[in-house]
This record gives sequence, C-alpha cells and structure tokens, in this order.
Amino acid sequence: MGPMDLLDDLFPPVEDDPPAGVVVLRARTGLAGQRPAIDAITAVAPFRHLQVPGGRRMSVATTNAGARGWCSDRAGYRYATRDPLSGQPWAPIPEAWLALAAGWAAEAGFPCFVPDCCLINRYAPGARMGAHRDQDEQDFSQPIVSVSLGRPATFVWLGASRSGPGRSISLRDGDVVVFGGAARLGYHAVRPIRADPSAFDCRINLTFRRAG
Ligand code: MD6
Ligand code: FE
Repeated sequence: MGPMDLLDDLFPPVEDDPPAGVVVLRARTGLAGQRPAIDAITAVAPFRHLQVPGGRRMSVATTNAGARGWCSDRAGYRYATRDPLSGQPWAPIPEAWLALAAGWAAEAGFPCFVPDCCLINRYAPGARMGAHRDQDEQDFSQPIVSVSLGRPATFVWLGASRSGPGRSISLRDGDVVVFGGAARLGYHAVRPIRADPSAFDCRINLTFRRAG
C-alpha cells in the first residue's frame, strides 16, 4: 500500500465531472439481491481466470450470460456463442436485467440498447483490470452499461492513451457507468481491490454489451 492508497482511504476520489461520454448513475438498487441469478448463470458457465494472448492469466474471474460471451485465450479476444469450456450456450440474460440495462442506457442518452452479452467479472481482494479498451464489438455506436456490485473499486479513466494521465472514479455497490459516444473507445482500468480483513466478499462487475 503506497501513500496514494492512504489518501484514497481518507479522501476517496469521487468524480463529479466525468469525461465526455462517460455517465455515472449512483447507487442504483435494481440489481441488489440478484446473487441467486448470478449463481444460476455461473452454474451453467463457472467463473474462470481467462488466459490473455500473451499467456498470463487474468486476476479477475470471468463468465457470461447472453447469446454471445466475451472470451480470451492464447489465440486472442473474441465473442463466442458457446462457452469454450463446455461447448454449451451461455445462460440467457435475465429479462429483468435487460430492462434495467436498457433503462440506464436510455437515461444516458441511448434509447434503443438491446444487449446480447452480459460479461460478469468477479474481483477478489487484490484483483485488478489492466488498461484496455473494449473494441471486440461490432457497432461502436452502441454503449456499454457497467454495474458495480459489492466491494468498492477505483475505476481509472485513461481516455485516448493507454498510459494516461488517468482520472479516478470511485465505484461503489449499485453504481452504474454508461460508456458511449466520445468515450466508447477510451482506455480504462480498475485499481487492485483492497483487502479488508473484516470482509471476505468480492466485487462483481456486470457489463452489458451489444457484441454482434
Ligand atoms: C470493471 N469495467 O469495472 C471493468 N469496460 O470492473 C470495464 O472494463 C468496462 O466498466 C467497458 C465499459 C465499461 C466498463
Ligand atoms: Fe472495459
């Protein structure tokens, strides 16, 4: 833990003026209590630590619901209609989740969002997401709707350059981020989730996408 982490504890970064194209909707309760639905999805396709093309395994554990699921292996990143682990389709995205994601997209100015992928990431303490941009989808006019559940995280918006400078956005349980328009292809990252001896729970991030 460095001095910046201590400062984060005292003065958590809160972004009141997010970058153009990034809309933050705070403390939405729509997906509270959805752990049983997540468990039903992971019963079909369990969380796994995907390998990236360079060979490393991600610290974040991943699964999907929907007609397409985001996958990574030595050969690259892609959307697949079946889970490569089982050869079976992913579980459907629950109807209630589709309605919530469409509503949040509409609030952010995207009135016709019909996702075909819900990528589910599970962060144990220490897990992080390196700088990347989401560019494996077909239509960049469609936004991505991202929901944070459980433990807090510091999301870092990097924008046009993978190396930043970054702007921190604190994300807590129920916070929703809609990425679209000018921000759709921006680089972003998630700082390591902090260990907390009093809490064993993880962070879950759901990202709704129109992949195909
Ligand atoms: C996360 N989110 O919050 C990682 N990508 O755990 C993302 O990588 C992300 O939140 C595209 C759009 C929204 C996101
Ligand atoms: Fe992303």
